[in-house]
Amino acid sequence: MTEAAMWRGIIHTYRPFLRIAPIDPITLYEGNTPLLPAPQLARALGFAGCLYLKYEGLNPTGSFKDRGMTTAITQAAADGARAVICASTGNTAASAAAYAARAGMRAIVLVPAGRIALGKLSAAMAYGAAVLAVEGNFDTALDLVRRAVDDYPLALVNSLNPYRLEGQQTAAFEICDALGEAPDWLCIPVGNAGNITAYWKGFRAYHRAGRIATLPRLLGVQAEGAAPLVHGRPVDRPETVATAIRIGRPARGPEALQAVRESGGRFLAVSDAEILEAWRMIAALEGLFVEPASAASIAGLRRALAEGIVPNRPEVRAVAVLTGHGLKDPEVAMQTLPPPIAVAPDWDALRRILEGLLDAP
Ligand code: AN7
Repeated sequence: MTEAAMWRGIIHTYRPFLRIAPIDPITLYEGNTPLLPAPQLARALGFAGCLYLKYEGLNPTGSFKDRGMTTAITQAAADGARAVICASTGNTAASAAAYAARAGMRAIVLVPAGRIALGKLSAAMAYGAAVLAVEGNFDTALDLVRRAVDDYPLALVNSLNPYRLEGQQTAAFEICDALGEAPDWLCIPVGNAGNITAYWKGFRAYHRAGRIATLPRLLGVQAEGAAPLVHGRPVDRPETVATAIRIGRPARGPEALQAVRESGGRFLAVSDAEILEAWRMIAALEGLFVEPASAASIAGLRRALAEGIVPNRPEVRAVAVLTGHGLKDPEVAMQTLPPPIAVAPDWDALRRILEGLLDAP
């Protein structure tokens, strides 16, 4: 690979668009994730348009959070921070821990006790973060973190930190660079609402710069049991199988509502059953293994097509953001699949099974 072609992360690539201190980036070479056409999934959804999947699970720690963490930790380093803190449903914790390790900083992460996927918890611990399990949900943990940064010299790296959004908007840049245009619709799971806010910021920046002629409509998708932005009020006890988006008081809620309104888009809620069905389809039809929260984008698109929100026409281009890797949280969703087929350790037993499998339609 030539020097010019070598990917060195989102700050290196998009620096002119990012308001961030001009120091050497703290980076794991995040970003540059695939935008994959998904024709089989589109067909199964009955969608006549073009569907693309932005596979953010291929970032260094397995989620989109790395885009915002390279910028937040780089800025924290420029500001002389020695320690960072965040509340998290898991992915932010893992990402903060990894980038803090790279920067030689201490990371303190507050997570809801017992409600964080093992792939996230184990990663945060391995990267050397102090992991604090709070008896409460994400919203309670974030309240505590806000209090902590008032009293101690800690850099807050939740998406309340504006440098998080600076980095996360680069996913919108990449989508436009790949398509040569903005899509008509962007379907995205929403928890604390930082990511959808960042995407809108990114699309608008590219539009202002003349890189794209039109702006997309945003489809923000929440889980039914944790849908404050759909129902227009906070949810005290958020509940969903998609633990990543089990959030009742999104910190960036007002901006997200405004972004969706400005774009002419919509917020939708989908059930856990719809999320798990979409999760299975994404894997079985396109070969992409994602965590349950990520599948909300496809469950939401399906709902939006059924309700006529997204027009079902051949010229419509839709991008669904797959925010996190399936290896983060294989356990919960696997309970909805049939168990492996037991086979006795001899050839006859295997032969009978193979014949059954190969005869099946
Ligand atoms: C896989 O890690 O909030 O609406 O603390 O992990 O920007 O919050 C994670 C959120 C979607 C929602 N998909 O993004 C956290 C956290 C996955 C996620 C979201 C999250 P935001």
